[in-house]
Amino acid sequence: DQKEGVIDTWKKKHHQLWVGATRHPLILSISDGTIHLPAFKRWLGQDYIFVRALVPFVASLIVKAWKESDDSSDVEIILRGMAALSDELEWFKKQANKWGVHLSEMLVPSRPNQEYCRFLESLMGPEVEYTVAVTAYWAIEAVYQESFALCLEEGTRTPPELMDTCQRWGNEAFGKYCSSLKAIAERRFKKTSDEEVIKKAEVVFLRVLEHEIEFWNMSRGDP
Ligand code: HMH
Repeated sequence: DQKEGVIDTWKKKHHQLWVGATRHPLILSISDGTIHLPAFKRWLGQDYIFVRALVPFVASLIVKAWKESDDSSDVEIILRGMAALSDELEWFKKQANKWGVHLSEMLVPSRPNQEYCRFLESLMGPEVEYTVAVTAYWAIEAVYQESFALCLEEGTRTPPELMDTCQRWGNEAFGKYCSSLKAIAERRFKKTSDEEVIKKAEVVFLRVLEHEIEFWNMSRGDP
């Protein structure tokens, strides 16, 4: 089937937002080596809070996959993502140690982070279709994958001490993982006869991009 997928169509249709989320000035500042350490540390602490909120969202997605999916391998694919989050939380703790960032309960979520987490929570309810929720999950992971993969490209000046962070999301295996989530979403779009679900998924895709941009802005210290 040579037909372009729904998601690639959206990426073109909303190109500016996509680029805004995946080529954000904060990412560009990592890739050209001009990143300020306080911005990186702010991002690190806030992203730890976000990833903790991602856990129940992915758990809710597993429930939806189990109940609604036509393909039993979906649950296992999403479960692998959930297991990776467990490693990721440990990774954040090590990084926090390395950079002298305190990850206690004292760490206050920023406004954009709170709003993003609230958005995640709104996707956890049983009334949100599996197709819509899996699209959100793909978008959340794909934005980080594309962003950090850029920092690994040849000719970039990513500071060596930030390479492990860029590797974490920019690596090829994670790229393949994102492709498998995308394939789930595309399969669902093909099978649905309900145009409304596809429309809802598109709106959720756009909301993810907006939240990601706000999250980068916040890390950069924008008011
Ligand atoms: C804000 N978006 C944000 N943080 C992350 N860790 C990811 C996406 C990918 O897991």
